[in-house]
Amino acid sequence: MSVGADRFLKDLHQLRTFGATGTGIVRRAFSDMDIAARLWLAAEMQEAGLTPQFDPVGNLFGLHPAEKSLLIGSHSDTQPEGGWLDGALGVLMGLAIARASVQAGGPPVSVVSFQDEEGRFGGLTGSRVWAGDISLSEVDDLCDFDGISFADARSKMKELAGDFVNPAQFTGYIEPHIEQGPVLDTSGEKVGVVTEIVGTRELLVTLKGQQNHAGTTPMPMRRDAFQALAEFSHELNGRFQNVVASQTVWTIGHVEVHPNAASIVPGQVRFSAQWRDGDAGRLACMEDIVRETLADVCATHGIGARLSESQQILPVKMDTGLREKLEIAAEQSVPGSWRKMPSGALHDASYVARLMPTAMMFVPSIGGISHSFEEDTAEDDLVIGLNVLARAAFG
Ligand code: HGY
Ligand code: MN
Ligand code: MN
Ligand code: MN
Repeated sequence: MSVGADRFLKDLHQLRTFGATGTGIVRRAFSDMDIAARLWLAAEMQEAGLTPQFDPVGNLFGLHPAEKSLLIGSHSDTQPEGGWLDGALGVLMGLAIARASVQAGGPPVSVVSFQDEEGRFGGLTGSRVWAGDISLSEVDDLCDFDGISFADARSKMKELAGDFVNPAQFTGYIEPHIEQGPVLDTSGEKVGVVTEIVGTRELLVTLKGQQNHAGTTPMPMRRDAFQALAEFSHELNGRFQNVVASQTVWTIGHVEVHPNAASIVPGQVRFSAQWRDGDAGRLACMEDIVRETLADVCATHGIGARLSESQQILPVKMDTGLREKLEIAAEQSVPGSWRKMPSGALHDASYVARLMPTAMMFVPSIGGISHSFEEDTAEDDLVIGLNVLARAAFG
């Protein structure tokens, strides 16, 4: 069955226009642009012969009329500074294949765009609720960095919200995605078939020192919250060397210095500490090291520390049966130009795997760049990925 590549590419460029700034895509969960994009997707789903359905947390499904269907999708929200393909690619590949399936009467395919994959409220929120990892009342209490609650944010879509979709109607889930790393771009291979998705742990930390005059406060008398963070980060890099492996990564990505003024000794710093690995035991051991290191640095500098509960996402293996379908389709489409590989990025598949057989496939990212306005993939590679997925979906 042939899938309309031209319409797929046209839809990708259309979706890109929602939240397009001068140099990239900004479509934060529940923002006006995010909602506008979801409404456009819902109309596209309708036109493709699917029944669009929003659930209470903003997940958007395009449901095939058949009793059972394969679910293909990803997310359409972006990071605060995102690219045009992260998430969008998987949703529109699913839509293109579902459209072809309806037109040709092929094997039924439904589509999904999950909400808040990119973590305005912690990450993978829409699929996390759908998988039952967090309840609606618990998720409603989550707040973004500006103190806006999930409940307030999702209230913008209350007229659209229907019931939660029953996962039992799906035979499995495949999430196509850009690799977001350098492996395929470097090797020249066209497809990655994902074997497993790493796990992660993330803490939010507030360090409280003493705000003071930057000119009159002698160095030995300071309780400088930023200096404490700098020493924590340095010390942590050293202590981690005893437990990490080559694929382990850790990031202090969000930092707020208060009052963030050149002539004031920082009295408070709020920051995120996140680490990822394929081994759940190593993630737990790293959390102990994070907490010990923080306690030691704070004791040395007379700094107070407040830590959030750590958000934990377990490492997950992809479904063998679905993965092998992707491997066969890749070998038929691009013989020898594909590989099996782990995912260092998190995906909604991390939670959907708790509900049904789940698999993922990657297309290359130019320069391995993502979560950046420079994120891009050659159109030929996008179409190759679409054809491999269609082969896997239609058997
Ligand atoms: O951070 C992640 O891995 C995901 O892309 N949000
Ligand atoms: Mn993504
Ligand atoms: Mn992302
Ligand atoms: Mn040192």
